[in-house]
Amino acid sequence: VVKVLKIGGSILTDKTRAACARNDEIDRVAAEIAKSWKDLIFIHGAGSFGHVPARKYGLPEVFDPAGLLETHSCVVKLNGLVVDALAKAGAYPMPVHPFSCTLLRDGRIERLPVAPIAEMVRRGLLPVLHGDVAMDTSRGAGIVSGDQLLSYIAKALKAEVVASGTIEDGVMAKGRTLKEITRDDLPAIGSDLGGSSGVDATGGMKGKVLELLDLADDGIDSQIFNASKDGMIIRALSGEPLGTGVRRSR
Ligand code: IP8
Repeated sequence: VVKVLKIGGSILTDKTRAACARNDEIDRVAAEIAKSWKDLIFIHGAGSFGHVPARKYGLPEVFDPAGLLETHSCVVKLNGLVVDALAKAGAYPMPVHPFSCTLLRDGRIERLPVAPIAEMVRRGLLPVLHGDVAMDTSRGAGIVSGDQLLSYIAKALKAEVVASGTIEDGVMAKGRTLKEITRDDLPAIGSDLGGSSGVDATGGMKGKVLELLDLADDGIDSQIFNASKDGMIIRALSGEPLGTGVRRSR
């Protein structure tokens, strides 16, 4: 049973300030994951380590080598903090940097070899990926969000538990948290799906829902849950339904 968990950058960083880590939250998230990381692939958002430099250099619209270097270096730093916290909490995390192994076309992942990631999991390691910049055959370079990585890897490895942890209880529409969302619901609630607080280049809640609906189209259900509350990550990893389930239209 492969599980894929993504935790948003809004939990791990202060999204309104450049490269500002929330160390207490990183430690809390790491401690929860370390209790339940068997067969897990972990992905974290870039938060202000990615979105602030990306905006500063006009990525992904502008191809800017200095911007790529600064943005990538910055998200690698956040990844280092997360990997260190996971190791300290008792897991065997291994960093996997998407820039080094992902090829995009028009902003979508065209190639990302998952065999090394699957092998890590088989051998009891915890792969830790993150939102990153990546080379793009049509645009020079682009941004690959943690949500796109979540959807791609979950599909490629036929994951059985797919969970995206955010600072919200799930997908909100008309002031309520939806129990479930399918593609059929989009027209009715489309405009309720917000962007993100702070600086965000990859589309906030709406981007997340669209990635997970793509995954649902391929027959893999997932859920969006509130990972800022204690204990929720462990519950999500156990497969308990929380927040909003993203499902295939019936
Ligand atoms: O925080 C975005 O990843 P996300 C990555 O998962 C960059 O959306 C470099 C802005």
